[in-house]
Amino acid sequence: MPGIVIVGAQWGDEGKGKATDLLGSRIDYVVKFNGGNNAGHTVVVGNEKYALHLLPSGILTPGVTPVIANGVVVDLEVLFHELEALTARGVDVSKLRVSANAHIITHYHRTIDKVTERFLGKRQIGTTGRGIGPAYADKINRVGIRVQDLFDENILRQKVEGALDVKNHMLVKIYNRRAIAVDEIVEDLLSYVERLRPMVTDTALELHEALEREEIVLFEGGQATMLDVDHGTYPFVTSSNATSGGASTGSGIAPNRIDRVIGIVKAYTTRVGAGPFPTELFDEFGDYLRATGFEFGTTTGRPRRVGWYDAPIARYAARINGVTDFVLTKLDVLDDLDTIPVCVAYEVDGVRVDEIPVSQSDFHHAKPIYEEFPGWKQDITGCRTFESLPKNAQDYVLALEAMSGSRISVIGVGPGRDEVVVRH
Ligand code: 2SA
Ligand code: GDP
Ligand code: MG
Repeated sequence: MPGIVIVGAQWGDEGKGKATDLLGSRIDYVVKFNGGNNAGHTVVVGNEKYALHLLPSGILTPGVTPVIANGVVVDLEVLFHELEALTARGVDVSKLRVSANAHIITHYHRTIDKVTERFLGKRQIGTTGRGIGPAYADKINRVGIRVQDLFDENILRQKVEGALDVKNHMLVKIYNRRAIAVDEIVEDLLSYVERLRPMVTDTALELHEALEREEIVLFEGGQATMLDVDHGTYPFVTSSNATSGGASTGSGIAPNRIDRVIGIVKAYTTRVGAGPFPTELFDEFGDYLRATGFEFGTTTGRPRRVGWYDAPIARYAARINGVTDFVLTKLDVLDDLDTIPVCVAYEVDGVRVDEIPVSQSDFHHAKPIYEEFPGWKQDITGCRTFESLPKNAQDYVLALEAMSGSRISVIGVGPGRDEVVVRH
């Protein structure tokens, strides 16, 4: 099974970092193919807790080659900050590879992200403010700066001038801010060149060769299905393809080289930022899930919106991504509940709808139809086999599996690396 993709099945923070880390000992390459330092993966190894943003989670496993592929947007200040912080904690980061075709997030992307959100007012997306959307907009608009541009000062200057032309006009005339100087940006970017040079390569070729050698390549998705720019709740999405198709375009590896797609799904649902969320809770159950599951943004610290499990979303994610197996995380967070509601369909304008409505307006006011499952009222963090889980927990897992149509092969029962139940 050489090509494996990990994707989030909901709105992110399902525990993808931990799932990647779990597979770590058997893999040769871990590839980040979309997004940038908007991601936040928390991995707990023994007593050590690591929060990764731009770097792939696989960087924590000795022997693994981590790759930042062409589909990623790279903030160089963050890249070197994360590398230095990991080095200081004894993690070997020397194998990191960075695609020559990845795009760069600059100071002006961060500025535009923040001012755009401010100007949107109550229509704002609730971005992480890291410059992600503006960097991808420049890429599509063909005025982006790529990693390879840094190695030719003349080209770099021309590209920065081109990128700033329209932006400065906009910043000064529309947003009433000062213009950004070309020299300032060029100098800043050039300050990273010597440190960056040894990492930069044709990552698509290197990954292709690894797959030819039958090595195992894990593609680690940032964000999640419902935040995908094409398949998510647009415009309340991130600006990249977070679904399994993005692993192919974002890395240069053909779709027929991908053998397995692992969807990560939480036993309930969370979302950060604005947008529709039918099962969202505003009551004491919401407070309970947020506190027990520690649902606060890994990158921004924002409290996450929380709600019950939404089965049509998991079914949609299974279909869009071609999920071969699910990892169900955070089942332990439900330990103390008497009953656990699961959304099995929606009611839209008095009509039952079994799948996610194609119209975003319908999804905005879809009301969840719940089926209730009895809780197990027992601490499951020590369980390591499916059979040792309480009967009601087993039934909950089997019901979710039947509703999504894809097998749940791993169950998370705690944040620790080994706190999992693997089903054989
Ligand atoms: P952006 O910054 O342009 O990608 O924001 C657009 C939307 O995508 C959401 N988004 C996320 N949602 C969940 N988790 C993310 N990563 C961090 C984490 C988030 C944090 O792991 O906790 O720390 O706040 C992530 N990144 C982007 C974002 O909320 C917008 O809705
Ligand atoms: P990611 O963005 O998908 O990698 O997820 P985050 O790291 O942002 O959020 C997931 C959080 O849940 C992290 O703090 C993990 O340590 C934690 N976590 C993962 N799996 C489990 C689990 O099975 N049980 C509990 N209680 N916590 C988990
Ligand atoms: Mg996260």
